[in-house]
Amino acid sequence: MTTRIPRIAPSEITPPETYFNRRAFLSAALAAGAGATLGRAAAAVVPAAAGAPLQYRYDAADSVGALVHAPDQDETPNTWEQITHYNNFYEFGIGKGDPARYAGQLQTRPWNLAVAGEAEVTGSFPLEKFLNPYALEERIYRFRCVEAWSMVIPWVGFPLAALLKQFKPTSRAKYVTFETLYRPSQMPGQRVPILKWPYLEGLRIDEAMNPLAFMVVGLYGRVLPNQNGAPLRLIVPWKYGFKSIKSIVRIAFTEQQPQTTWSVAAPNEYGFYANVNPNVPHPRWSQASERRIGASLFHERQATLMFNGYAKEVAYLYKGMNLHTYF
Ligand SMILES: Nc1nc2c(c(=O)[nH]1)N[C@H]1C(S)=C(S)[C@@H](COP(=O)(O)O)O[C@H]1N2
Ligand SMILES: [Mo]
Repeated sequence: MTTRIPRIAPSEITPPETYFNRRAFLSAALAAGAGATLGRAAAAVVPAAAGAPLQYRYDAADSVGALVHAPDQDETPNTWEQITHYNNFYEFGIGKGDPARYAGQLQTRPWNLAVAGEAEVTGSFPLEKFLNPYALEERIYRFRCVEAWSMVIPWVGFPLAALLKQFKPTSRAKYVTFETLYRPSQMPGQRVPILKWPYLEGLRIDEAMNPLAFMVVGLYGRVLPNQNGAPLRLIVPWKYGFKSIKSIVRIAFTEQQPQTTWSVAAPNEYGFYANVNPNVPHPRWSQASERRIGASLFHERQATLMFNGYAKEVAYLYKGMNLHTYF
């Protein structure tokens, strides 16, 4: 597949030291080699300080695989400032600025990941165990919140499928569920019953295995800031943003469709599937268009795309389903 050249190179709009080639491999792969750098590699991959640069090397061969998300590359990524100061992370409050203000207190090291349910590998493991095998890659994805705003974000991470395969899910694993940390001492929003804590999300297993589903550990080539879901968060770019659960501590494989936080909170407003669909309005507002964060006042709202523009990659998952019902 060919790689299209972006109209505006992200390097022109972000400081060069914070930007790297969209195909850059980060040095998670380092962990496989050089004993002397092992400690540093682990530190680079497991977030130490928000904003600290991740180590990486350029991959001149552009050999990540067949995945090239051409549509994204014509869009200008939002700035670091926008992506890290306009957030939804109710564990730190409901204001868009609350996560940036209050998430600094969250301890993201050490961090354990529990694996449970229909899989051969279950238990509780230090996060490093799962992060170090991966060569990290950058994915510039559109991000569409159910509230009808959007951004374009250069995430750093690895495919969710690669992580899940390590756990060897059994044939009974039809769904995968994710759980956010519950730690009210460091997550002040959890002291208030805004939502049922801990935050839960889930995917059908074939959705989870789609190559676009991404596990994120970084942003703009840097360690993921707490307000964006450090140290590990999900990104499902064809679904509304609330599916992209942050600060994950548990993954479980189930036979039954799991309960998810927003569909429990308001079942008529937020479904399990939550695929971006401009033709199905939210009960209280249209989903036909969106406001791109940072767009000038004179820039009109832009049309929302079916599956957020990723129909070619994901529409097969929903063949035969009534997309009006399966909001
Ligand atoms: N644990 C947790 N994950 C969460 C949320 C949350 O409140 N808690 N908000 C969701 C919503 S509604 C959105 S739009 C995205 C926002 O991600 P961002 O702040 O990195 O842009 O995170 C999602 N993941
Ligand atoms: Mo959202």
